[in-house]
This record gives sequence, structure tokens and C-alpha cells, in this order.
Amino acid sequence: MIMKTTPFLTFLLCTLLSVQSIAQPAGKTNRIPLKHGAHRIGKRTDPDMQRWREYGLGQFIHWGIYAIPGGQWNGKTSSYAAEWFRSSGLITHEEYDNLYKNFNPKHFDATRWAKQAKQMGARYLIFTTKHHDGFCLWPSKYTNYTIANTPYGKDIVKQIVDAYTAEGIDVYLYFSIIDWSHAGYHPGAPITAADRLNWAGYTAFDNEEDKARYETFKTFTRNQLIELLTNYPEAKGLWFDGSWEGAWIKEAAWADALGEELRAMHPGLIIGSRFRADENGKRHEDTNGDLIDDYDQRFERNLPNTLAQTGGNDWDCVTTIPENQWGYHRDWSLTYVKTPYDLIEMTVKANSLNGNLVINFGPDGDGNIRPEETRIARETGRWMAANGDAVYGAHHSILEKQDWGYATEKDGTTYLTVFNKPVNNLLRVKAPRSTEKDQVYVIQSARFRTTGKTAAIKDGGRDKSGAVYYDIVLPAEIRKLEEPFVIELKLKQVSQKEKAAYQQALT
Ligand code: H79
Repeated sequence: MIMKTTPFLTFLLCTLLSVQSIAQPAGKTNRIPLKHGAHRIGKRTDPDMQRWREYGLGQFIHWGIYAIPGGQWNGKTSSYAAEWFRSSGLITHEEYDNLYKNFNPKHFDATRWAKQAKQMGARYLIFTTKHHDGFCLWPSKYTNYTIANTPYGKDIVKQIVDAYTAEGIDVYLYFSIIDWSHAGYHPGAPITAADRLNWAGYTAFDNEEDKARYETFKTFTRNQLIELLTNYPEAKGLWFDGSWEGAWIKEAAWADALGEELRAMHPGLIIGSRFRADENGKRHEDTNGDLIDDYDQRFERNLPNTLAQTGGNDWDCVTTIPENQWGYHRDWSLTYVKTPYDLIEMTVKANSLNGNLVINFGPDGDGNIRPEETRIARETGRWMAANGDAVYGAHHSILEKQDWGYATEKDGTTYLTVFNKPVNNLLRVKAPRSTEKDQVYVIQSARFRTTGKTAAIKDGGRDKSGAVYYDIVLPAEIRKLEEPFVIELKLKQVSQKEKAAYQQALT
């Protein structure tokens, strides 16, 4: 009897459970057990990640042999991303794969770059140790396609790590999983829409030979990552790219084990969500919707607009100065080029939504940072030096998004960074109604950061929702400014009674 009932009950239970897991969307309360999903729910709370969270602004550098053609070859210009020049059709693969023999950046001076980054206000650097072409800017033991075999010869990654670390800028190593130079590398069979619906049936390779060769590529990838962390122990983390191809996605279990191995050898290591998938092929967010690894890498060149879109996760946004050029491209006239104020606005916006902004630089083949980027670094840095308190360590504020710009908050101070100066010179600030019935927020004081002067505040009334408005009177010296400015507010929560007394005192 028991023998008969038990399998039946088990079957029934399984059926009910599986129906339930189909009927209800995967959520925080109904988790599907995963071997290779997120290993942590919610944010990391350790000091290394806390430091990451307070960077505010970073620098990305894309440098490699693609800097030699700089998007042009035989008098023709490619509108392709310059670091993808090998695939542009303007150069043969053979020509491209021999360019390294001419790589001799005689003007390269890591200290000059690091000092410029410091002056710009960058608190971390992400540096391309190896892009998709596979060329290594460090003398890797595992391939000949490295800086050691160029006329230049010296270890560039080491010089970068040393120079930036000396300036107090934390270094993260960019590493492309895609590697066109390795014989075992393979993207896998193309993933069709049907494969995505039936993941378990998807084959990573068309044939056994590619599959066997891919094993050599996996070993090579692991060796290089261990080599990087061994050679450059000062590095704080790894920034992965090129991890979206089927063959790699299929290696979820192997990549997970590798990630754990790297973390064990390098305590505090920070890895973004673009390293590995879970066992169902889900990337960034696992099957349960939890963020894989330490921060969200999905906002590339594309900021979120609301905190809800960030899912409450840590995140960074890496952005280019032209539309989509990461490596050096000689011709920046092809697309819109961001101004320093565009980039400052993106930086403040990112921090108001609890993320970091990272601005990309693409030095040329001689090791020079182009004049346009130097100007951007200088002007961004000038603004950050005066107003950086609104960015570094400053995060989402209780104030909702308003037309004049972005609000951030740090240690009890609210910073209003104003990008749209009102023509009537009254800056209207909406303070939220508190959730407590008898309490509202008031602005206790407001100060212009550039002048240090206290702002005059007019009562702007309330609306039906109970929100309170204040009009900050912009004085002549602020009206004259032709750049974004910051107002520091002290907000106070007071009871209705105190609020009445406060209003009385104002009259
Ligand atoms: O390193 C930068 C890019 O090269 C890399 N990620 C950033 C940080 C990246 N690799 N692939 N992609 C981004 C997305 C793929 C874009 C492509 Fe294309 C579309 C490849 C070919 C067509 C963009 C447009 C690159 C060449 C033309």
C-alpha cells in the first residue's frame, strides 16, 4: 500500500509544484533552485564594494593595435566602431593580424594619462588588456600575440596599473571573452529564436571537432585570467565583454567555477554581470531575476531613467564620447560628439540613480590622447573639482526628478545640480509629502556651492497631493553662469504644527 501510494504522492506533488512554478512568475518568494544563478541576493556590503559605489566617475581606455589604422585604411574611412576595424571589410584579416609588428607607441607615458585622469576626477579606470582581436597589452605566456612581440616590447598593463594606482585611481582589467586570435575560439552555432524557447535542446556547436577545440580555448582563457590577477594584484576587478555568444553561454557551470576560483585567489575581486550565464542561459539576471555577480553591466551607452529600471542593483554605465567609437578613430565628424556638459549631466544623473558613469578614451597609435579628449578631461575635471560633492559618494535623493536637473544626497545634504536654468530665475523645488500623516519636509537652508552664499527662498505653496514647493531666487552671479551649478539644501522633516510655526516665521 505504502509502496504504491508514495510514488503517486510524489508524482502529484511534483505535478503541483511544477504547475505552480509555471503558473507563477519567478519572483522573490518562489525561487527555482539554481546551481549557477546568483550566489547572493541583494548588494554586496563589504568595503571593496562600498568603495566601488562611491567612485561616481570613472575612465575607460580602449587601446590596442586597432589604434594604428584608427578607422581608416588605404584612404578609406569606416563608420564601424574603430576597435572592430578587423571586421570592417576595409582591411584583410591577414593585414590586420600583422599590424602588431608596427606597434611602437613612442609617446606613451602612463603617468601622463594617469595624471590627466586624476585631474578629470576619475576614481577608477577600466583598461582593455585584450579586446576581441586577441592582442594582449601584457606579455602573456600563453600566446605570442602580445606586446612582447612588438617593436615597443614593454608591458603596457603593468605601466598602467602602476601609474594609476600611484595616483589613487583603482584599476579594473577589461577582458574580452571573444578572442579571434585563438585557434580554439568559436562562437558556437547561431542561436535561433526557437533555440531560445527550447534552451535544453540547443547545441553549442555544429560539430565535435569545434567542441574539442573549444576545450583548449577554455584552458587558455582560464590561464590568462589567472595570469592577469597574479601579475597585477593591485587590480580591483575584472570587466568582462564579449560573453554573449552561444558557446560561452553554454559553459555556465565551468564559468561559474572559474569565477569562484578567481575570487578565492583575489579577495574582494569585483566582477560585473557580463561574465557568465546561469544554467538556463539567462544572462545578467538569473532565472529567478537575481543579478549575477556584483553589479549590472547592462546600461552600456544608455542610462536608466528611473530607480525602478535599475532593480535596486549596483550598476555602471560606460559611454563613448562620439556615438559608438571606443578605439581611436581619426574622424570624429561622422557622429555627434558629446560635450563636457553632456558627460557631466550623465555623471550626475547616473549617481542620482545609484550608478557610476565611465567615460571612454581611445588613445592613438603613438600613445597620445587626442586633443578633443584632453579638452573634455580638463573641463570635466574643472567642474568636478568645484562640484564633486554632488557626485562622489552621493546617491539617490528623496526629491523626485525635476525639470531643472538632478538631485543627489550625501550625509544629510541634498545637492541640486541645475542643468536647465529657469528664465524667470526662480528655481522651483518640489519637496515630498512625508509618508507620516502629520509630517512634511521643509527646506531648512539652501546655499549656492560656487559662491557659498545662502539662497533666498520663497514659499511656492502646495499641490493637491500635499507636496510642498519652494522657489529659490537665483542671484545675479548665478544667472550669469554658463555652466551647471549646484545648490546645497538642508532638508528637515517637521510636524504640521512646526510647519505652521515655520511658515508664520517666514511672514
Ligand atoms: O569594447 C566595446 C565594444 O567594442 C564592445 N563592447 C564595448 C565596451 C562590443 N562588442 N560588441 N558589441 C559591443 C556589440 C556588437 C556590435 C556590432 Fe558592430 C554590430 C558588431 C558588428 C555590428 C558596432 C557596429 C561594431 C561594429 C559595427
